[in-house]
Amino acid sequence: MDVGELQQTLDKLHQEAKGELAAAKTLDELRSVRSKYLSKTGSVGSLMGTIKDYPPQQRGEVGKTLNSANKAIQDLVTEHTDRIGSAEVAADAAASTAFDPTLPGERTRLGSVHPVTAVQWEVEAVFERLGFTIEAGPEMESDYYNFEALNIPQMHPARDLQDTFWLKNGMLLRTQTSPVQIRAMEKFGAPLRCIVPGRCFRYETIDASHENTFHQVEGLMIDRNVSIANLIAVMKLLLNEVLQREFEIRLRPGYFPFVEPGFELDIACLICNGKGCATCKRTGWLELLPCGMVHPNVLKAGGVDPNEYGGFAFGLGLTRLAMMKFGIRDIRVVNSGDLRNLVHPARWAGPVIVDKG
Ligand code: FA5
Repeated sequence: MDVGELQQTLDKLHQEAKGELAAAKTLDELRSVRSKYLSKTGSVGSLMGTIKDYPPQQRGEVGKTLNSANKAIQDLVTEHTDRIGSAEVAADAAASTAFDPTLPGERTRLGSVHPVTAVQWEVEAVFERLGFTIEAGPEMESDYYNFEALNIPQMHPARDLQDTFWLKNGMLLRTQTSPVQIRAMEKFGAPLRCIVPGRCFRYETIDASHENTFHQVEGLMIDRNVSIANLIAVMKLLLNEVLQREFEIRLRPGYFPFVEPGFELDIACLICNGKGCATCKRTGWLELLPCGMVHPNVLKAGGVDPNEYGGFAFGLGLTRLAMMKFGIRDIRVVNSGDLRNLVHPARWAGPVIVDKG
């Protein structure tokens, strides 16, 4: 067929396609009309294969004619896809699958958290803002990390300050989170900022403020030019952020072989407002947050050069801080498993646990 006849044929096919597309009611019907005309074997699509049969000087014109016919039908398909698509959405909305705002929602239960966990999360949030990482270490420790590397050699009297559970395998249950100071220095080197929340164990006589299993949060900041002023500022920020109320502290010299100088930071008991009660052993004060400047021997043990770097460390009594925050008078309650002591989100401004049940 010559070019003129080709054009007439395409005009006819366009008219037919137009009518069939307008009659299509669903997207499936539309797809089959499209395929009838535009697929490789379709009425228009198959004509594409005839271009090569025309003399070379006519092939350009034939190609253009076929392309514009193809495009005209494709434009019609797009137009009708929009028409049928919107109608289908409207039909869906009218059908029973539509959103019904009167249906009851999925039940969301607000969980409660253990007081120590609640306070631990708050402490972590404060230190994450200050650029500290959160590290962990083993509860079963070696003598080296728990004592030796912390400047407490064999036979040192300071070992008696922390009665130790020794294990048959020669290891021990860590008496403090301080061993992770060494592990963190070995792993990351200096400069370094990290905190280490974790359980500690001591062979103690249990009373209202002493347990054999309790939580501490170790803190370690190593850098050039870290001062006692930095240490005090961070300690105050920590307590202010967690307690969110008026409180009194006192700082006094404290002896820990791994810091020099070392401090005891006590808090005026928030159970009795410093008047004296069983929790604070009638003294009005509770040992809470010992701290100090890291001893050069400890830096060396961690592989850090004490001539270049220094820093501070602290060992927060996390369980006691939870007691002060939530008014828990006796530490034995904390590990008792009594669900009445869990912290309901209404009493606590920290992250709310959402348990979808
Ligand atoms: C230490 O454990 C040191 N590692 C802390 C430290 C770290 C000092 C870094 C300097 C630099 P201490 O034995 O005082 O120190 O314990 C620290 C805190 O843990 C205490 O102030 C107290 O709040 C808490 N704590 C200690 N023993 C118990 C216990 N038996 N029950 C509950 N809390 C305890």
